[in-house]
Amino acid sequence: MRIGSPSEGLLRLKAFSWRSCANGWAGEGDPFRRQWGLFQQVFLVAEKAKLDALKHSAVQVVTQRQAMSQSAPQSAEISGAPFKVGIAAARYNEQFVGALLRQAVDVLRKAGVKERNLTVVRVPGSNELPAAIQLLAERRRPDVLLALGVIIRGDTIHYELIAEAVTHALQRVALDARRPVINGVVVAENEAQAADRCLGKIDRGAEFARAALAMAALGRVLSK
Ligand code: RBF
Repeated sequence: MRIGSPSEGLLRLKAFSWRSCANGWAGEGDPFRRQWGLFQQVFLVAEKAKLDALKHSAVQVVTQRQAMSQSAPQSAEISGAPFKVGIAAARYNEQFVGALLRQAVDVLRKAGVKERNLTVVRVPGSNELPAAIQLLAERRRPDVLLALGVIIRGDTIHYELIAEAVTHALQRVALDARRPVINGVVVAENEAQAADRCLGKIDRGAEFARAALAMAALGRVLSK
């Protein structure tokens, strides 16, 4: 099913056939997410009014303004009641990280994660997150770990070095500890971008918490 083409001026992003998507193929830059065994396709659309034809297709149509938050995986009804969760959150850029932490904890509690099964530790900056996550993984044996931080571009390339090192180190800890680690480190160009992602328009904290629930659930299913 060919659902549109950039030449029609409707879709900003390259459209591709549902069949190729379902087979697991997507061209570079194609926005899609694989979740719950299904492919969810999200297209960024310039003129929403002209998109009636797409309403009944297997395509989620979003406007440009909505695109960033809506291309995130949708929340699923996962009960957090059985899970142990470990969170490490940086203190650097506290006004933003504090908000991420509140949002994430709120989602986890509402999903049923018990207070006694939720461990939160704070570290000076994002650079310290991987070590804290590793300690949490060893000491508490949680189902899932969540690292929260906000790195904002500064005058030097320091922020880039930290962002890259933290990303790699979190993956390493996850694989070494055989525990899923959610990378909840927001990397922003400036404070306005960080504010969008942590204080309002885009609820990254909730998104990270939902990813944590999904990975904890996966761990339980696969360990059976
Ligand atoms: N930590 C963050 O979590 N976010 C930042 O944006 C951030 N920027 C930093 C910029 C500079 C120049 C330095 C020296 C540190 C920064 N840190 C930041 C702190 C860093 O993650 C770490 O705590 C310290 O480098 C100590 O290891």
